[in-house]
Amino acid sequence: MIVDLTGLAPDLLKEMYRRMVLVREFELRAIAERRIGLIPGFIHASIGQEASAVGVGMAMRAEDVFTSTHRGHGHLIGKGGDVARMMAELAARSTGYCGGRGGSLHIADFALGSLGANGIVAGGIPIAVGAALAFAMRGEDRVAVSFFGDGAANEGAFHEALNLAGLWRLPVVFICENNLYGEGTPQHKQAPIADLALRAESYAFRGVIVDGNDAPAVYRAASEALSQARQGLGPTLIECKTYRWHGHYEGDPQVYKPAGELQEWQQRCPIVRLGAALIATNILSEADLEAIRQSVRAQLDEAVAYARRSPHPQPEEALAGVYAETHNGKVF
Ligand SMILES: Cc1ncc(C[n+]2csc(CCOP(=O)(O)OP(=O)(O)O)c2C)c(N)n1
Ligand SMILES: [Mg+2]
Repeated sequence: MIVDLTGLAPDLLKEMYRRMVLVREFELRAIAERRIGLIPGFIHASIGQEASAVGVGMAMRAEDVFTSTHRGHGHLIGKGGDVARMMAELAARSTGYCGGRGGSLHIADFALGSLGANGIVAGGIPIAVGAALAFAMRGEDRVAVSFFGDGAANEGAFHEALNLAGLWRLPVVFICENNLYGEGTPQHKQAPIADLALRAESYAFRGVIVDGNDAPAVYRAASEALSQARQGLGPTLIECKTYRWHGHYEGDPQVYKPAGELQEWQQRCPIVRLGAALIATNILSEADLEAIRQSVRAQLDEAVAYARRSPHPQPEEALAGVYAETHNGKVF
């Protein structure tokens, strides 16, 4: 399947390829490090879905913000996240993005524009709409993006958030990563329609379907949606058709996937497809691609070493960053 590179600058395409490799290798390394005890807690890998995260991340401007999900490593790396601070966070170290208190599911970095990963399915969608409302009210030239899955599109929060975004024509772009499953439930058993982009119509804005394994196609669709949002033309829902190669979480036996389905989707690997197009257009050679893979692996060796040598947060710091109060004013 051909990936069309028309109109995209070679430097942008090279960086797109590098970030996708970084997402893939980050997750493979995190999975390996979890097996040998560096990382506690769950890992939800987005392997196979790198094109949607990176295509959108690269289309955003630095001042744009996004909300993410439990499957959010790619979203962060797509916008330029620091893999050393990510690895440290996964390893529960104080040098991590959240001081080692949140782990994979809760990474946030306002400086980068990440308003947070979220363990609550669809929880990030109204947050992005709230950010978009703030941008509109303050007259700021910024757009909010929300990443979520096909399962999230069946939650009440999705509909409520899209309704207000449509009504107030807010500068927000909804990215539905339809990977065909919500946990172990296939998409066709969760919703009566296969094309979730159709739902935008009920809220009076544009719904677009894109090949979610084609990073340049995602980049173009996201760029157009971001530009429309900036011009005050309202939201867009982009549905990226993709597939998660791994289980819902690492360790999921995946008994619910039909035989051959994974192999079929692996033929459409977003990284292989972009790499092949870069070679076919003489932008990069096979040796260049290999050099990118090697430099990414070296970067991840550093990230793991950084996490290993960083301290765990101390028990006496446990209340830092906690804002809930009791009735008598004591902070817990
Ligand atoms: C409100 C809520 N309901 C249920 C869950 C349990 N849960 C975690 S992930 C998930 C599936 C989400 O599927 P989807 O939105 O398609 O995202 P994907 O995992 O495929 O990336 C569910 C049901 C949850 N975390 N939050
Ligand atoms: Mg899903």
